[in-house]
Amino acid sequence: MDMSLRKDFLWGGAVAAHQIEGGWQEGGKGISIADVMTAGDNVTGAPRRITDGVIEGENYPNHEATDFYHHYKEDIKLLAEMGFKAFRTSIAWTRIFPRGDEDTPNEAGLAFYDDLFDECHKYGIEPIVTLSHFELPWTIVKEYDGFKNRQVIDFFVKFAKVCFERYQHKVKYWMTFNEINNQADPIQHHILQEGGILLKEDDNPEEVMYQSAHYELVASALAVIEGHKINPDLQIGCMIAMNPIYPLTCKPEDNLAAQGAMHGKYWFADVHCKGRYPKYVFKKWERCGYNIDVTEEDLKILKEGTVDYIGFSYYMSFATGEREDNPYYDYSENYFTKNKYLKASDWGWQIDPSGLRWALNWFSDRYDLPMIIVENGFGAYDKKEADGSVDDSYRIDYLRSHIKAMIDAVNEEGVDLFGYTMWAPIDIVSASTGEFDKRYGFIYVDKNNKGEGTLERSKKKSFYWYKDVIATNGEKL
Ligand code: P53
Repeated sequence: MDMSLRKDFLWGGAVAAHQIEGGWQEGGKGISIADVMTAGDNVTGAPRRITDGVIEGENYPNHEATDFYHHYKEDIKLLAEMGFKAFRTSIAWTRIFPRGDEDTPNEAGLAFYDDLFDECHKYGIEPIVTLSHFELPWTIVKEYDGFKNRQVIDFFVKFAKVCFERYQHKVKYWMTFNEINNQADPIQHHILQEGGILLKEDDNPEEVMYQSAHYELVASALAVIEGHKINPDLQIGCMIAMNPIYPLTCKPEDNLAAQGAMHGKYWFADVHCKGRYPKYVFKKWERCGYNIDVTEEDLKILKEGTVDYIGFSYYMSFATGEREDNPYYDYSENYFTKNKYLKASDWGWQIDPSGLRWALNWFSDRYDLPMIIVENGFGAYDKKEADGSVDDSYRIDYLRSHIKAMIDAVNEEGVDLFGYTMWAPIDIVSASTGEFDKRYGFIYVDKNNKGEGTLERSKKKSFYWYKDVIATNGEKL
């Protein structure tokens, strides 16, 4: 069969501002939630901690990150050398509004992204921008309680409008909230990353999550509405973390458990794409006695502010587990089990290319919207040789098998896919663990978990491989 990826397919890579830029105090930038998160370690099992503000002596990996703030020209040039058509990054909210509640934006922050987007266009690289990618202003957390507070909707919309107005002729593709549905597992880490909320002792984390997610979804819908008013050509999408959840066995109850878990994690996509909540969410609130502030006006906004396309990340799949006490088949990541048919990365992420084909079909069946895979990649320990090279064949294997699955879904099932931006073309700080040694890049950056290194860039084996993939529009894998 003929290769059917579109000719203008957006091949590229994705990062987030807080994980790559560094320069945490440059150009008037304010402190973000990423600036108060310490480094974890996969070997010792030490998790990332959230400190109360920036505390001297702690190791905060995002403060310098890979110093893209000072290296972006060199880095974009390397991406251009691979033939990148697209580069996804986020705009650090705290560069534009250092506290989040100001009336006027910070010009130095705005100018930085003007330069960055100009640099991309110089090489014909289309910038794709996420507005909120785990980097809310710390002031919004401390003084406003994050998205627990309805007022924060206005702060986000103001930020979004400033960005749309300023960059409308440089950036066509936007996404509102990165992986908005990670918080389906309502642990502190996710609640902070999405909503900027520090849980209090008597909080019910799940109830807090439903409330703040609702305000985020209203904020997202308002951003879509306002963005289209500013410029109808803007394409504004959602960003969903996609992990297909398989039944443990073919036992009928396991199938219901998997369906219930899918409901628990993906209702967010219904709100973004269909403009309404699925009924099972309201049933759940009733059953649990959750009192969520949702107004008629909110529901109208959700209906009007549906997204233009679906952006999603895909790394792995999950499988349900044994659990007797779950009559309503709620989402419960704690009970998920290892899939005996799959291998996993050193961080336990199960490698499942077929799941990507399944996911493309799942989205397509439900929402019938254009799609872009905005993250897919392999975090691994790399070994740099004396000449700077890295033989990362395992990364090539991972990406090759996933790209193959993606092409199968386009060729065999006809899914409407307009791009693929792998995570992350340059080594950066891991979001979940704060490590440098969990590497995703085609480009190695000389820096380790302790923050030591020269920051020198060098090309891995995968660099040359991906260059060929792009040059042949996916024919040579
Ligand atoms: P890291 C959890 C599960 C899957 C993806 O992740 C996730 C998360 C949240 O940490 O995050 C996305 O760096 C996210 C990126 C992140 C990337 O996946 O933990 O959008 O910011 O870096 C990879 O290995």
